[in-house]
Amino acid sequence: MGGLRGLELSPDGRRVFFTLAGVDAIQVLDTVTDRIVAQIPVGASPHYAPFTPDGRWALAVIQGPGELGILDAARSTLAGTVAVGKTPHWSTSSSDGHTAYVTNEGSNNVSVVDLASRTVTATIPVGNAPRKIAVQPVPGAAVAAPAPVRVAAAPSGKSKSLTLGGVTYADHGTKDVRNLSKLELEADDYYFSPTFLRGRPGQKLTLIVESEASTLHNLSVPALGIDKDVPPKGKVQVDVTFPASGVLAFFCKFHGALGMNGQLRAGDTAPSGAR
Ligand SMILES: [Cu+2]
Repeated sequence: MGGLRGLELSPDGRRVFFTLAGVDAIQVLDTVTDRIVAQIPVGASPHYAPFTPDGRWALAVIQGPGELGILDAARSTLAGTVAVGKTPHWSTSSSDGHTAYVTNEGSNNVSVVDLASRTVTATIPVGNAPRKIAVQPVPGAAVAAPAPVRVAAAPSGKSKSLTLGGVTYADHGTKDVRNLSKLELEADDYYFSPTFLRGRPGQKLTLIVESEASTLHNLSVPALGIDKDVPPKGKVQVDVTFPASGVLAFFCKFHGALGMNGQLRAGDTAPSGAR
């Protein structure tokens, strides 16, 4: 038997998922009987398979093919794989269990994976051979709120970034839309262009959100109940209403932390923190 590599106890304490050097399967140990009850074949050189906080999935980094293996923890099966970077080393997930973060030691980046759609939503360059990663817990935050993620370096952005009220905006300019009923809004890695829309108080505007990117983006305006995914190279239409006064925030729910944020500004409202 090869050496033990990574070991993780399920949140309910009933299973241990572990890996062995030279064995291309995740080993499943029943903690009551102390027996190996399953082996889940996952491809060459799995390193580590931590559980999501709800225990539903285990996220195996598979170093050979450069994949994240999504394991159904209850069934002890491989539910799917997502191609990530080279020689992934470690994975962790957000406290809501929706997003996985994988450090790719061989390609010097972190892959951000949306677990529902099983797609990579961002690849963040982080310098030399990243290994461990952690999600920073938010003290007192609601369970559903995604925690901010700290990585070693910010993504390189060609745009200038602007911070208002603690939110960072990859600034691709302001557009006066007071005389428009329709506007094309570009969604790309990782910004909206234009970033700031100036409209009349209460004005209705149809946004045609268009993406040239190969990553999944999203437009969310919580105050208007809008949460719409923008598929890679896709286009979606969203109707928004400007606030009576002040500013309203919009953002990509996958990439807000990377500056993919914008504002609807009523009238002559000066740039400020959005509510
Ligand atoms: Cu995005």
